[in-house]
Amino acid sequence: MNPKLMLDIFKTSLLARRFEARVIQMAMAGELPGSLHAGAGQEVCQIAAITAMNKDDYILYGHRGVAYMIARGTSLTAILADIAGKEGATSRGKGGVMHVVDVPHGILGESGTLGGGFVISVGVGMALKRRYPGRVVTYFFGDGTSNRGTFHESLNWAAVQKLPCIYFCENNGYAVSVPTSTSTAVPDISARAAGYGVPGVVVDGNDAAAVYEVMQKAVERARAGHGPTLIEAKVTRLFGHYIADQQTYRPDAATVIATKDPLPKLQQTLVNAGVLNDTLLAQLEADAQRQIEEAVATVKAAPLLAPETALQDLYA
Ligand SMILES: Cc1ncc(C[n+]2csc(CCOP(=O)(O)OP(=O)(O)O)c2C)c(N)n1
Ligand SMILES: [Mg+2]
Repeated sequence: MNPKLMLDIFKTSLLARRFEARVIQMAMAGELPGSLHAGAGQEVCQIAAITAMNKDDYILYGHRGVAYMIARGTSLTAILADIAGKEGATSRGKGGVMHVVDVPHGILGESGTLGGGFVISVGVGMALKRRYPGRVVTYFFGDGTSNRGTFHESLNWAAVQKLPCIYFCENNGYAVSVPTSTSTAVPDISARAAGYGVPGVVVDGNDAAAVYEVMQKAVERARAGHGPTLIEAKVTRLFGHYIADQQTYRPDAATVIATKDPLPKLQQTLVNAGVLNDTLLAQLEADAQRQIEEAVATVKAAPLLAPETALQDLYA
């Protein structure tokens, strides 16, 4: 993989990691009404996958973290304003981090009812096939979410219709506190692809280059009109399900953080490739801090949503 592209993935991952840490700090200090499901450990995978897509392609994201939005170009201020319930957010501060819709950046939302996104993304795929052939849509979802009925019915339809849909499963081994092995009959989610006649691929989600490569193939296939691919990235959820999760069900939590974090691994790969050194790293860290603190200051100064806006943007 092109080292310049790898460096871009690292840079965005670093920004996402530091930004998320700041959001968690603010939420724990009671400075934010909202919170998030930490994406730490999964950013490299999410960003590598998005890097293999074009700017005019679409995504529906999973609930884990903020890296998807950062990779697509949503501003830190807009993301934070959504979490803070303030003006200046993509969803007018009404949806928190789980309902970011940012159409100019190709983000078509998530689904608070996990798995709702499968059928929405297939609807998007139908529209793209008719109106914008050559563009693709990716739905990012977790291993637990793959057990929803919507996964199966939508994948069948996407396969029959050869829709430009990519199913991207981030298998982190847990749904909240439930290990995948006790909720899911197959060890590899990707094996389910066979039931729908589409390619199913397992990839090491901690390996940016490998993720980029499988995603590139899936995107090419979808663009060419050959239909969906089910990608399963084995990833590591470094922290708990949500920010205050004590993880009593996971005694090895500290070891996981110390040994399974893909970010230092990617950093070392880049150092070995000669495209990253201490000076550049310090510069990237400082640049991330500056962007984050600018966003924090802007959002702190922004007004809370006016109460009378509560009944706007509703459908009945
Ligand atoms: C239909 C539905 N069921 C349950 C929930 C509550 N819930 C939120 S996140 C989550 C775990 C999902 O696990 P997974 O899909 O593996 O994603 P991960 O959290 O591991 O990233 C659950 C059960 C929900 N939001 N929607
Ligand atoms: Mg999971």
